[in-house]
Amino acid sequence: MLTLIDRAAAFGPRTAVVSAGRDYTYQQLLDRSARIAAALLAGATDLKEERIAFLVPPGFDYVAIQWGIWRAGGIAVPLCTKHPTLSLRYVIEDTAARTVLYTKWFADKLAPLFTELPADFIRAEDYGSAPTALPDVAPDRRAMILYTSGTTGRPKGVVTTHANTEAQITALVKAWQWSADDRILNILPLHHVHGIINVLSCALWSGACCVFLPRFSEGAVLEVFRRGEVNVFMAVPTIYYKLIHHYHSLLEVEQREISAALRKFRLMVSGSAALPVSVLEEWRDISGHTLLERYGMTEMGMAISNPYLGERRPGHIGQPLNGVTVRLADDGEIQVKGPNVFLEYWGRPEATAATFTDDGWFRSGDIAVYEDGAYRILGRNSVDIIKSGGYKISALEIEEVLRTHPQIKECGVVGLPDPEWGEIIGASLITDGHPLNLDELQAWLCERLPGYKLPRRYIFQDELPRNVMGKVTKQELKTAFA
Ligand code: MLC
Ligand code: AMP
Repeated sequence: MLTLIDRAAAFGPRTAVVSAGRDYTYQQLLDRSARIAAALLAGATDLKEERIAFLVPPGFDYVAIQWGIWRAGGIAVPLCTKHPTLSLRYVIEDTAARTVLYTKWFADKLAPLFTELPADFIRAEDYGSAPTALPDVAPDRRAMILYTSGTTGRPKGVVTTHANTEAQITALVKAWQWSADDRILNILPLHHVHGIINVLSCALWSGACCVFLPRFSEGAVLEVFRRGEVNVFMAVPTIYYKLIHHYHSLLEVEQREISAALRKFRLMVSGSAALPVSVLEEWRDISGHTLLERYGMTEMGMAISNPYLGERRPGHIGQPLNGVTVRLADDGEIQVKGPNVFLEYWGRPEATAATFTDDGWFRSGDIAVYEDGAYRILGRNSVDIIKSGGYKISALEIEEVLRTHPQIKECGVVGLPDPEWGEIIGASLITDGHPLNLDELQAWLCERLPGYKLPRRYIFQDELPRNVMGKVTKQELKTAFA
């Protein structure tokens, strides 16, 4: 029996999820996920790690489907609600998903794939059948595949087992003192660990309540805060930046009410990208909270965190979490061992082997120093990884797409420092001599890139002499355009 689901029985009548204005109890979650599991099994005794992809908005249906897949012995593959059809197709094909559950809103996006792919595409709204016996799913079985970009090839599917996710959840529940009385607001996408593990799964492990907004909006988030509906919040630095900006646009009386409500919060966390000290300080002025900054990765959940009690040092990520062992390699690379570390990249044994040292440490690619008892991130060991709005983006992947454009002869993509987004994607293009229409280029890219934008002011055309382009290093490009 999976511990997360086993524990839920004890929280039966408590509210697990608030979404689309409705409260759902743990019992409702157990009942609905049991019906979904039964429908997925369709008479079989165990899905035996078949991949089940799902494209549904964050909320009760999402959680019920995720639990249903796990209870039936399947591997959950959450799809990104903002991805274009091509990127969804890539994940569905790469995982060889047997079934894709989706809600009405996404029907048009998926429709081109209905006949092209062998998967069964099934509407999720009323999906389910009478509960049947469910398999006993051992902790070492595969639970989830999340896609992440790297410096080689297409995005890779990060496979975690139930034991991995449990280790990731329990380390945080303990370190951050989660309790059944907590109420957390989720506005993060649910195809990444930040939303899935740190917010949703920690809440449900603890018997707490997860409140969903359909999508991020500064005004809506501050209004939930003002009404005192939640006492825990976690987000990426870009979101805190946007909230600060919006707060300052409000009337003084509104600001006072929001600040008063924020002072009653138990915990506010930032992560997924470096938290600028200026953002930490401005948020402290508004909320009275020193944001707890922590460090993690799709491949390992959270690894290093500032303390819940004790000094939260600005610009630092703190100390290894319980059960996680960290070392710095000679070049300062953070390397990690522990039950939290993922099993493998789906279908890519060479990439999996390459990401571990000979003695079994996971190579994070992040460079850090250890100063007076706390780690501080200096950057990444590859200039081709961009972090924008908390999303990891491969410069090489964007370049590959750009090069297929009929008018682009050569290109270089880099991350440029930005106070709001952390980094912004900048592209230098050598065209065939005719200037590109940027609206058309953006529309063309939107269909081909997984959900991110190249802001027009950072698209530079023919900025570098053609003959030099091949020789310009990424570092020089960054300096030239910063
Ligand atoms: C969007 N815009 C951007 C942009 N993304 N501009 C520059 N750079 C970017 N990266 C612009 C759009 O073009 C648009 O402009 C406007 O911003 C609004 O776009 P949107 O798509 O509606 O954005 P929004 O919904 O506001 O999203 C911002 C966000 C989102 C911060 C809420 O990026 C987000 O949810 N980030 C969280 C990602 C996350 O969860 N990462 C965790 C990964 S796990 P215009 O002009 O059209 O209005 C991980 C491990 C760990 O990292 O440690 O946690
Ligand atoms: P992802 O691959 O999307 O899971 O992103 C993981 C990456 O986010 C890490 O490898 C880091 O580069 C970055 N990251 C996460 N948390 C922090 C943090 N607190 N400070 C700096 N970088 C972070």
